[in-house]
Amino acid sequence: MGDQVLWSVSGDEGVVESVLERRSLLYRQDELRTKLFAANIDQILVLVAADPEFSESQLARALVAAEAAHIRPLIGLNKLDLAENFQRARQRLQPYQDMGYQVIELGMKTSEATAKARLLDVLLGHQTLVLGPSGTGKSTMINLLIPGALASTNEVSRALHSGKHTTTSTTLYWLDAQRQSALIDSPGFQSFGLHHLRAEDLSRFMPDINRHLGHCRFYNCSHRHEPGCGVVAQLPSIGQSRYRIYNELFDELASKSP
Ligand SMILES: Nc1nc2c(ncn2[C@@H]2O[C@H](COP(=O)(O)OP(=O)(O)OP(=O)(O)O)[C@@H](O)[C@H]2O)c(=O)[nH]1
Ligand SMILES: [Mg+2]
Ligand SMILES: [Zn+2]
Repeated sequence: MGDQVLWSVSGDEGVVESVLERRSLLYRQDELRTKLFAANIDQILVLVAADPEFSESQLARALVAAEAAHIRPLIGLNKLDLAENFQRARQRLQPYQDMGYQVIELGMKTSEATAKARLLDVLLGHQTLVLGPSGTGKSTMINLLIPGALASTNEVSRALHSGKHTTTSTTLYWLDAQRQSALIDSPGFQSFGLHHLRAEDLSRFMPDINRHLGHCRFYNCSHRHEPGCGVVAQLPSIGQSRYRIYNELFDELASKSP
Protein backbone atom coordinates (compact mmCIF):
# COMPACT_ATOMS: atom_id res chain seq x y z
CA MET A 1 0.00 0.00 0.00
CA GLY A 2 1.10 3.55 -0.61
CA ASP A 3 3.23 3.01 -3.68
CA GLN A 4 3.46 5.88 -6.07
CA VAL A 5 2.74 5.20 -9.70
CA LEU A 6 2.79 7.07 -12.97
CA TRP A 7 -0.40 6.70 -14.96
CA SER A 8 -1.19 7.32 -18.56
CA VAL A 9 -4.36 6.95 -20.55
CA SER A 10 -4.51 4.31 -23.26
CA GLY A 11 -7.85 4.25 -24.99
CA ASP A 12 -10.35 4.09 -22.17
CA GLU A 13 -7.90 2.62 -19.75
CA GLY A 14 -5.29 3.88 -17.37
CA VAL A 15 -1.93 2.20 -17.61
CA VAL A 16 0.57 2.04 -14.80
CA GLU A 17 3.82 3.39 -16.22
CA SER A 18 6.15 2.90 -13.35
CA VAL A 19 6.25 2.71 -9.63
CA LEU A 20 7.98 5.67 -8.07
CA GLU A 21 10.19 5.83 -5.10
CA ARG A 22 8.14 5.74 -1.91
CA ARG A 23 8.46 9.31 -0.75
CA SER A 24 6.08 12.18 -0.59
CA LEU A 25 6.54 15.20 -2.75
CA LEU A 26 5.81 17.34 0.26
CA TYR A 27 7.48 15.16 2.82
CA ARG A 28 9.87 17.74 4.15
CA GLN A 29 8.31 21.14 4.60
CA ASP A 30 11.60 22.96 4.20
CA GLU A 31 12.12 21.30 0.84
CA LEU A 32 8.72 22.27 -0.44
CA ARG A 33 9.93 24.86 -2.92
CA THR A 34 12.67 22.74 -4.37
CA LYS A 35 10.41 19.76 -4.83
CA LEU A 36 7.60 21.72 -6.39
CA PHE A 37 10.03 23.15 -8.89
CA ALA A 38 11.59 19.78 -9.45
CA ALA A 39 8.21 18.45 -10.50
CA ASN A 40 7.64 21.45 -12.79
CA ILE A 41 4.40 22.21 -11.07
CA ASP A 42 2.97 25.46 -12.36
CA GLN A 43 -0.46 25.42 -10.73
CA ILE A 44 -1.96 24.46 -7.41
CA LEU A 45 -5.62 23.54 -7.30
CA VAL A 46 -6.98 23.85 -3.79
CA LEU A 47 -10.09 21.70 -3.74
CA VAL A 48 -12.67 22.43 -1.08
CA ALA A 49 -16.29 21.32 -0.93
CA ALA A 50 -19.70 22.31 0.35
CA ASP A 51 -19.18 19.54 2.89
CA PRO A 52 -17.03 19.08 4.95
CA GLU A 53 -16.96 22.79 5.77
CA PHE A 54 -13.54 24.12 4.86
CA SER A 55 -11.18 25.98 7.15
CA GLU A 56 -10.55 29.44 5.76
CA SER A 57 -7.23 29.62 7.52
CA GLN A 58 -6.06 26.37 5.88
CA LEU A 59 -7.15 27.70 2.51
CA ALA A 60 -5.37 31.00 3.08
CA ARG A 61 -2.21 29.18 4.11
CA ALA A 62 -2.18 27.09 0.93
CA LEU A 63 -2.70 30.20 -1.17
CA VAL A 64 0.14 32.04 0.57
CA ALA A 65 2.47 29.07 0.05
CA ALA A 66 1.56 28.97 -3.64
CA GLU A 67 2.11 32.71 -4.08
CA ALA A 68 5.45 32.51 -2.31
CA ALA A 69 6.52 29.71 -4.64
CA HIS A 70 5.31 31.70 -7.68
CA ILE A 71 2.82 29.01 -8.59
CA ARG A 72 -0.63 29.98 -9.81
CA PRO A 73 -3.31 29.02 -7.31
CA LEU A 74 -6.81 27.97 -8.33
CA ILE A 75 -9.72 27.18 -6.03
CA GLY A 76 -12.19 24.40 -6.79
CA LEU A 77 -15.49 24.24 -4.90
CA ASN A 78 -17.13 20.81 -5.19
CA LYS A 79 -20.47 19.24 -4.26
CA LEU A 80 -22.82 21.61 -6.04
CA ASP A 81 -25.70 19.26 -5.21
CA LEU A 82 -25.48 20.08 -1.49
CA ALA A 83 -27.24 23.33 -2.29
CA GLU A 84 -27.48 25.04 1.08
CA ASN A 85 -23.94 24.29 2.18
CA PHE A 86 -22.67 25.09 -1.30
CA GLN A 87 -24.23 28.54 -1.14
CA ARG A 88 -22.58 29.19 2.22
CA ALA A 89 -19.20 28.02 0.94
CA ARG A 90 -19.57 30.17 -2.15
CA GLN A 91 -20.14 33.22 0.06
CA ARG A 92 -17.11 32.40 2.17
CA LEU A 93 -15.06 32.23 -1.02
CA GLN A 94 -16.33 35.56 -2.35
CA PRO A 95 -13.43 37.59 -0.84
CA TYR A 96 -11.01 35.22 -2.56
CA GLN A 97 -12.75 35.71 -5.87
CA ASP A 98 -12.65 39.47 -5.28
CA MET A 99 -8.90 39.38 -4.68
CA GLY A 100 -8.40 37.71 -8.03
CA TYR A 101 -8.50 33.95 -7.47
CA GLN A 102 -10.45 31.87 -9.92
CA VAL A 103 -13.10 29.80 -8.17
CA ILE A 104 -14.26 26.81 -10.20
CA GLU A 105 -17.68 25.54 -9.17
CA LEU A 106 -18.03 21.79 -9.52
CA GLY A 107 -20.61 19.08 -9.12
CA MET A 108 -18.48 16.04 -9.74
CA LYS A 109 -21.23 13.57 -8.87
CA THR A 110 -24.29 15.28 -10.30
CA SER A 111 -22.96 17.46 -13.14
CA GLU A 112 -20.12 15.31 -14.30
CA ALA A 113 -19.83 16.55 -17.87
CA THR A 114 -19.81 20.21 -16.86
CA ALA A 115 -17.35 19.56 -14.04
CA LYS A 116 -15.05 17.69 -16.39
CA ALA A 117 -15.14 20.45 -19.00
CA ARG A 118 -14.48 23.17 -16.42
CA LEU A 119 -11.57 21.22 -14.98
CA LEU A 120 -9.95 20.37 -18.31
CA ASP A 121 -10.25 24.00 -19.30
CA VAL A 122 -7.86 25.04 -16.53
CA LEU A 123 -5.78 21.87 -16.29
CA LEU A 124 -4.76 21.05 -19.84
CA GLY A 125 -1.27 22.26 -20.64
CA HIS A 126 -0.31 22.48 -16.97
CA GLN A 127 1.17 20.41 -14.19
CA THR A 128 -1.15 20.88 -11.28
CA LEU A 129 -0.72 19.92 -7.67
CA VAL A 130 -4.11 19.09 -6.14
CA LEU A 131 -4.46 19.94 -2.48
CA GLY A 132 -7.36 19.91 -0.11
CA PRO A 133 -8.75 18.50 3.09
CA SER A 134 -9.91 14.91 3.23
CA GLY A 135 -13.25 14.16 1.63
CA THR A 136 -13.53 17.07 -0.80
CA GLY A 137 -13.38 14.90 -3.93
CA LYS A 138 -9.74 14.87 -5.03
CA SER A 139 -9.80 11.18 -5.90
CA THR A 140 -13.27 11.54 -7.41
CA MET A 141 -11.80 14.20 -9.68
CA ILE A 142 -8.94 11.95 -10.77
CA ASN A 143 -11.45 9.22 -11.65
CA LEU A 144 -13.64 11.69 -13.52
CA LEU A 145 -10.74 12.96 -15.60
CA ILE A 146 -8.88 9.71 -16.05
CA PRO A 147 -11.24 6.78 -16.54
CA GLY A 148 -9.46 3.69 -15.36
CA ALA A 149 -7.27 5.46 -12.83
CA LEU A 150 -9.28 3.84 -10.03
CA ALA A 151 -8.13 6.30 -7.42
CA SER A 152 -9.69 5.05 -4.22
CA THR A 153 -12.42 7.25 -2.85
CA ASN A 154 -13.84 7.48 0.60
CA GLU A 155 -16.32 4.62 0.24
CA VAL A 156 -13.43 2.28 -0.34
CA SER A 157 -11.52 3.54 2.64
CA ARG A 158 -14.49 2.98 4.93
CA ALA A 159 -14.85 -0.54 3.67
CA LEU A 160 -11.20 -1.25 4.36
CA HIS A 161 -11.11 0.64 7.68
CA SER A 162 -7.92 2.17 6.45
CA GLY A 163 -8.20 5.45 8.29
CA LYS A 164 -9.25 8.97 7.62
CA HIS A 165 -7.16 9.87 4.62
CA THR A 166 -8.01 7.63 1.70
CA THR A 167 -5.16 8.82 -0.42
CA THR A 168 -1.94 7.94 1.30
CA SER A 169 0.77 8.73 -1.16
CA THR A 170 1.57 11.31 -3.76
CA THR A 171 0.64 10.11 -7.22
CA LEU A 172 1.20 11.71 -10.59
CA TYR A 173 -1.43 11.18 -13.31
CA TRP A 174 -0.94 12.19 -16.93
CA LEU A 175 -3.97 13.87 -18.44
CA ASP A 176 -2.93 13.58 -22.06
CA ALA A 177 -0.99 11.22 -24.28
CA GLN A 178 1.55 13.96 -25.05
CA ARG A 179 2.31 14.26 -21.34
CA GLN A 180 2.03 17.99 -21.28
CA SER A 181 -0.57 17.90 -18.55
CA ALA A 182 -0.38 16.20 -15.20
CA LEU A 183 -2.24 16.05 -11.92
CA ILE A 184 -0.39 15.40 -8.73
CA ASP A 185 -2.70 14.07 -6.03
CA SER A 186 -1.21 14.65 -2.65
CA PRO A 187 -2.78 13.80 0.67
CA GLY A 188 -2.86 16.21 3.51
CA PHE A 189 -3.23 19.92 3.65
CA GLN A 190 -1.28 19.89 6.88
CA SER A 191 2.06 19.09 5.27
CA PHE A 192 1.87 22.27 3.26
CA GLY A 193 4.29 24.35 5.27
CA LEU A 194 5.35 27.96 5.18
CA HIS A 195 8.75 27.43 6.72
CA HIS A 196 10.66 29.26 4.03
CA LEU A 197 8.68 32.47 4.52
CA ARG A 198 9.68 35.49 6.59
CA ALA A 199 6.96 37.29 8.55
CA GLU A 200 7.88 40.61 6.95
CA ASP A 201 7.22 39.17 3.48
CA LEU A 202 3.81 37.74 4.32
CA SER A 203 1.79 40.80 3.24
CA ARG A 204 3.13 40.51 -0.30
CA PHE A 205 1.61 37.05 -0.65
CA MET A 206 -1.88 38.09 0.45
CA PRO A 207 -3.29 39.99 -2.55
CA ASP A 208 -5.93 41.91 -0.59
CA ILE A 209 -3.24 43.25 1.76
CA ASN A 210 -0.55 43.57 -0.86
CA ARG A 211 -2.65 46.01 -2.85
CA HIS A 212 -2.59 48.49 0.05
CA LEU A 213 1.15 48.42 0.68
CA GLY A 214 3.23 51.54 0.17
CA HIS A 215 1.06 53.94 2.17
CA CYS A 216 2.36 53.26 5.68
CA ARG A 217 4.20 55.90 7.73
CA PHE A 218 7.04 53.48 8.51
CA TYR A 219 8.82 51.72 5.68
CA ASN A 220 9.14 48.54 7.76
CA CYS A 221 5.55 48.61 9.03
CA SER A 222 4.23 45.21 10.15
CA HIS A 223 0.65 46.48 9.70
CA ARG A 224 -0.18 45.42 13.24
CA HIS A 225 0.51 48.10 15.84
CA GLU A 226 2.11 51.01 14.03
CA PRO A 227 0.45 54.41 13.74
CA GLY A 228 -0.23 55.69 10.24
CA CYS A 229 -0.58 52.20 8.76
CA GLY A 230 -2.12 52.17 5.31
CA VAL A 231 -3.27 48.57 5.64
CA VAL A 232 -5.10 49.13 8.93
CA ALA A 233 -6.77 52.16 7.31
CA GLN A 234 -8.25 49.74 4.77
CA LEU A 235 -9.56 47.21 7.29
CA PRO A 236 -13.21 47.80 6.40
CA SER A 237 -12.53 46.53 2.88
CA ILE A 238 -10.01 43.82 3.87
CA GLY A 239 -12.34 42.38 6.49
CA GLN A 240 -11.74 41.06 10.01
CA SER A 241 -11.41 37.46 8.93
CA ARG A 242 -8.55 38.05 6.51
CA TYR A 243 -6.81 40.43 8.91
CA ARG A 244 -7.07 37.82 11.68
CA ILE A 245 -5.48 35.25 9.36
CA TYR A 246 -2.71 37.73 8.54
CA ASN A 247 -2.00 38.18 12.25
CA GLU A 248 -2.06 34.46 12.98
CA LEU A 249 0.33 33.65 10.16
CA PHE A 250 2.53 36.61 11.06
CA ASP A 251 2.84 35.40 14.67
CA GLU A 252 3.62 31.90 13.50
CA LEU A 253 6.32 33.03 11.08
CA ALA A 254 7.79 35.56 13.51
CA SER A 255 8.11 32.98 16.28
CA LYS A 256 10.30 30.73 14.17
CA SER A 257 14.03 31.13 14.33
CA PRO A 258 15.39 32.51 11.05
N1 LIG B 1 -22.63 14.88 -2.66
C1 LIG B 1 -21.48 14.82 -3.35
N2 LIG B 1 -20.53 13.97 -2.95
C2 LIG B 1 -19.37 13.92 -3.65
C3 LIG B 1 -19.15 14.73 -4.79
N3 LIG B 1 -17.90 14.48 -5.26
C4 LIG B 1 -17.38 13.53 -4.44
N4 LIG B 1 -18.26 13.18 -3.47
C5 LIG B 1 -18.09 12.17 -2.40
O1 LIG B 1 -17.24 12.68 -1.38
C6 LIG B 1 -16.54 11.62 -0.74
C7 LIG B 1 -15.04 11.91 -0.69
O2 LIG B 1 -14.51 11.92 -2.01
P1 LIG B 1 -12.98 11.53 -2.32
O3 LIG B 1 -12.80 11.70 -3.77
O4 LIG B 1 -12.64 10.22 -1.72
O5 LIG B 1 -12.23 12.67 -1.48
P2 LIG B 1 -10.65 12.94 -1.37
O6 LIG B 1 -10.50 14.42 -1.45
O7 LIG B 1 -9.89 12.12 -2.36
O8 LIG B 1 -10.35 12.46 0.13
P3 LIG B 1 -8.93 11.95 0.74
O9 LIG B 1 -8.33 10.95 -0.20
O10 LIG B 1 -9.35 11.39 2.05
O11 LIG B 1 -8.07 13.20 0.90
C8 LIG B 1 -16.88 10.36 -1.53
O12 LIG B 1 -17.88 9.67 -0.83
C9 LIG B 1 -17.39 10.90 -2.86
O13 LIG B 1 -18.30 10.02 -3.47
C10 LIG B 1 -20.22 15.62 -5.21
O14 LIG B 1 -20.14 16.39 -6.19
N5 LIG B 1 -21.33 15.62 -4.43
MG1 LIG C 1 -8.33 10.74 -2.11
ZN1 LIG D 1 1.31 49.22 7.65
